[in-house]
Amino acid sequence: ARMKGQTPSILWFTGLSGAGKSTVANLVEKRLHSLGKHTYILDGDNVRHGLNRDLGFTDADRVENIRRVGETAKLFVDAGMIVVVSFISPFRSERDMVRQMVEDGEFLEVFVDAPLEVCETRDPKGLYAKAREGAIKNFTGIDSPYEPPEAPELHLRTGDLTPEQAAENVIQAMRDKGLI
Ligand code: GGZ
Repeated sequence: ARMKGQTPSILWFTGLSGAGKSTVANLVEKRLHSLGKHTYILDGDNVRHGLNRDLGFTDADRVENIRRVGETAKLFVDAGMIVVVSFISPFRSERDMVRQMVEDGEFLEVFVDAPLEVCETRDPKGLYAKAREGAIKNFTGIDSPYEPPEAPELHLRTGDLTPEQAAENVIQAMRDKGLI
């Protein structure tokens, strides 16, 4: 049975490398903290170096990465928290699988959408350049697919928004849905 208090939810950020997922996710978490909400961020930094250190970037490994991340997010929801999840999560089927794990309305898919050209120009870690040279294989958007969400709860065009505006849109969507 669910205890009183905050409504738990999953904020699922999906998008290309360099689209701004982590930046917006971190700003959203700050805003939620200032509202007194208990949150946790799941992202590559804390999951791919630990729980999922055995996984790489083949399609099969990405499927397993997202399956485990989804199961972990579900555990945090069971603990009553707002989980902010930030992975490329390129495949619709795995994103939809996670959506099915929680109550209706408790999963918010946030499409962090910047054109590949924009992400490639930003290239903060030089990974796109390496992928173009062939030094990194299976790079999303170059030689590995990304399936954009068909009906995300929120579509953030980060090429046209500041990170603060994007974060504000997420907070507003959560208010509109009664999640905060
Ligand atoms: C995509 C890669 C790859 C390949 C390393 N393809 O921008 P970043 O650096 O900091 O974030 C990217 C991160 C993607 O990991 P995810 O766990 O989010 O991917 S998935 O959801 O598809 O499982 C990028 C870095 O890892 N990176 N190699 N080949 N991104």
